[in-house]
Amino acid sequence: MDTKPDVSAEHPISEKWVWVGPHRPAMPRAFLEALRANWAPGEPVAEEHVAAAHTRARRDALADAFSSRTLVIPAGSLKVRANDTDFRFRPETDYFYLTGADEPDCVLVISPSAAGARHTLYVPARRDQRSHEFITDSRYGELWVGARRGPEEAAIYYGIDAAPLEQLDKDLVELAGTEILVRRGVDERVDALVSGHAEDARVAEVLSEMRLVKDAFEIAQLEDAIAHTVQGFQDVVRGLRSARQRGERVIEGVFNLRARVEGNDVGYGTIAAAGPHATTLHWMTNDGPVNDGDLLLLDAGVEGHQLYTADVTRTMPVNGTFSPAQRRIYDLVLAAQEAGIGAVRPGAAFRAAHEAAIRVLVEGLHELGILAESPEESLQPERQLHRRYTLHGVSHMLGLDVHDCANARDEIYNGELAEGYVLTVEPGLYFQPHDLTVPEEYRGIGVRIEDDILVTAQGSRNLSAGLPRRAEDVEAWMAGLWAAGETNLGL
Ligand SMILES: [Mn+2]
Repeated sequence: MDTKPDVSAEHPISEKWVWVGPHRPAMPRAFLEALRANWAPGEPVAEEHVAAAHTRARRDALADAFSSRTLVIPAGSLKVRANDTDFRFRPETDYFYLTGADEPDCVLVISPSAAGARHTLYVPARRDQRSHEFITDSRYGELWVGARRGPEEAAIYYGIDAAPLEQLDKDLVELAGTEILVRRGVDERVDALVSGHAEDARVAEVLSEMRLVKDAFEIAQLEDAIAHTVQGFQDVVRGLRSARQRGERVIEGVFNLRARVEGNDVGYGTIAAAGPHATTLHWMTNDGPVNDGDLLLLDAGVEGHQLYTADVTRTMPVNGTFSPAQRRIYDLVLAAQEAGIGAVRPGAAFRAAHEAAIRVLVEGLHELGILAESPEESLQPERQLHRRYTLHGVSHMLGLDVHDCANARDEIYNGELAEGYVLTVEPGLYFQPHDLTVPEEYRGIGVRIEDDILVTAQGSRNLSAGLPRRAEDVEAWMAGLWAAGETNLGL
């Protein structure tokens, strides 16, 4: 009897065998056919996604902005970490904003029709027990990746018409009579389906500009993400004894644990920067020591289940007490932040917070003798020598993306603030360890204080006020957490 599989990549199925991929033994057809029988039906989808009404309204608003055109907005695909292992999937932000859907490879199509815009979500067909792909397809097969929402389930859960992804190519051909704009740079396969249009970039631009104003639902999501971020910062303080033994890795791990338990994940790579690492703006290596006498700069945010993220920074003394030199720099950054937050209100320029905060920093740098020239001289656009120590802008928009609304037109992003905008105010001072222009006592000190500020009808509200900012309040907060008991991580 011949039992050698007569299948290959070129001929994947024969009478007795099914080829399932390189280095994997072929599977007997008899087994795959038997596997399809005798399963109880799955649970029907009983509820709608929490944001379904919001996403529907957003799609309608977007369709109005592009009246007679078809819009194609992909979710994006899995990204390779190494060889055949992928990073955990996170949908592209514009797509998520319009659907609330978090599975990879899906595509939203908004097309004009006589009865108003049609919204269709294209999702891969189920690979459940009804198909041999249940076990043979390691990308979609539900034995490998768990149950997915196919078109039927997606339609109910997301409150949208849905169709099999496998039908997208054909449907786009039928829509070729309309102008088709694609949200490009997200899914190569989708980019290749439709030839480029001069106004493709408008899709991302309009969506970024729509996303500038957060409604009550979105603000509640941000508040939730920030509340869990506050918990994460408390966890880090409670675990500082372990961090002093094992270094920055402990800080990253402790914060990220909270993010993963309470939310979707961290909204960006946690910056756990102790001592002179705080002078590296995006220190995400997080493998250094945490020493008594150092400052710890922790820039971290929980991304909630609806993918809104916090973005908060606190700088705290590892041993619980600022040294006099650390305290001078800290108080200066805090004064700058106060000035920046004070400049946030509807109608103010986006840059007003930056300008107010930088002026305070420049005056302080001059008083400390670090900046030799006068504040007025340094603030000249063509001088700006203070930027050696201030390094970055003070604000960015915040929302689903940590640097939110990045595709808005510059005159809009840098225009006037309006009620419902959320932005960070995050001045810092950074004295590199080998900077000869800096008195020795300040070298290696990096301080940043960052809060998430909502523009309200009257002014602003600090959404991250749950974490202390004044130096004495930070010290009291740390002492209080330690008095209640430090976490023994056994590390
Ligand atoms: Mn930030």
